[in-house]
Amino acid sequence: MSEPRRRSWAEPFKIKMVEPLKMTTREEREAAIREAGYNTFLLRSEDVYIDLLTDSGTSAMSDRQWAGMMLGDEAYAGSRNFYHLEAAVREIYGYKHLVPTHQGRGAEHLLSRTLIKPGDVIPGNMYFTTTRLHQELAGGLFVDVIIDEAHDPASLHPFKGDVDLAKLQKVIDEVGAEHIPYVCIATAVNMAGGQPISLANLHKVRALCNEHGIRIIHDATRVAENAYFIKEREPGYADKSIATIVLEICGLTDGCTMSAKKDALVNIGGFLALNEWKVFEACRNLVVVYEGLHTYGGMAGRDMEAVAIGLGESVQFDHIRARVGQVKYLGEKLQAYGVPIVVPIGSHGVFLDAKTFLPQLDQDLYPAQALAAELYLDCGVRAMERGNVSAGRDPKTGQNRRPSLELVRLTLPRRVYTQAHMDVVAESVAEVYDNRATVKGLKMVYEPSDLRFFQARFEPFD
Ligand code: P70
Repeated sequence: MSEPRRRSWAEPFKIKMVEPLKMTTREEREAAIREAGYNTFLLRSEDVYIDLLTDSGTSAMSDRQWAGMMLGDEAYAGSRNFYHLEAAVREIYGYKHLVPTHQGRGAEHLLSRTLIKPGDVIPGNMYFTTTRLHQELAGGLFVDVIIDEAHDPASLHPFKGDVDLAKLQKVIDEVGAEHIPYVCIATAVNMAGGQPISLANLHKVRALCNEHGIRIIHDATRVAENAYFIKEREPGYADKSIATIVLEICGLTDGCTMSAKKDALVNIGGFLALNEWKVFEACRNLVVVYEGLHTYGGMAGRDMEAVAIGLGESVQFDHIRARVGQVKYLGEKLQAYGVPIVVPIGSHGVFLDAKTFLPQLDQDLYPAQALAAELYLDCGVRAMERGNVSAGRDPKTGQNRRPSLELVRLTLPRRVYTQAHMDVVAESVAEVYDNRATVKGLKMVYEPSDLRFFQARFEPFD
């Protein structure tokens, strides 16, 4: 039977269960954001209409995943779901050994403690907040080796996640390979706006690391989304399946940390996967200290089952096309209105360029934080700051890092919202854009020492 003729993509699923949304008045939202210290992380989810804070743990599971939840083997040791997950990771990613963890940062913690010695340097294609913090807590220093284009929101480079090989070579020359426990390679680079790394570039990174005997550890959190862009954009990959491309990416690296809450379509879970027995053994020793026994690592058996099934769903072409397609739909609507966003449109969300959006605000008045608060006020859409607040302070100078990218992320949960929701979001952003000249900055009145963006509080700056 031939496929029905299709002119455009549609969601490759129908909806079986719904969760009503609550709408609020402007007065209610004013009170809620004030109460939350102008930090969208501190809002109650009940006060949010369309929640685009994150795509992490917020996706809708499939009927197969929910059925899998009923097959949870909640034995303390040797759960059958662990073996299923181990087999899925071997089949879909190709890594040999699995250490389950409660979520991505659990894996980052174990890996950093195992491989990093004080004074070590970890080059990577842009920082991620939790990843860098665990590297620093282990005594390491993160060094950014992503191409310059990644720091320019307007650059149309198709692979803004690529590594600048000259920058990487320079780090190796300066500190010596013996002080580089691994190079950290993220796929669909989150802080750059969900931008992919190309396979051509990753092959070169592998060759350079091989020359110096340096490992590559992959942050595989959104690897399927990266694979979709490779299929779309990279010469020679149009006819390859997402699954084949994912295997090729993973095959160029020595192991991964994974937050299963994204690509793998679950509400909680993660893992570390490694090819080297010795490193695996050391991490497996640590998992029992910090997470749980090595056959559950902080997850329930049912959660491991849902991850195993979700990994398989993540590499289905129809799924990933609709997922990235929905992000593109929203992004193109905003572009048509002239709203400054990071281009090319990324994999998991649309990133507003707050510096261009609010040129009247100095970066230490936290334009992205102010814009996220303003968006919530307009109609209850919750977004996330990804700029000066997220970047934190330089440990040496104690000053705000003032990163080149000052962004607000409208992140799309997978399989949760419809096209009509995207239209409402676009209208709301357009409304705020029309009134942008009136938006004021913020001052930070409470600043936690670690990952300050989660709990910091602000007041309007007059
Ligand atoms: C987000 C979430 C998590 C994440 C990630 C990458 C590329 C590791 C992790 C950690 C949640 C989040 C985390 C910190 C700040 C804001 C939001 N990203 N690597 O929304 O995984 O959360 O499971 O510990 O994107 O982007 P986990």
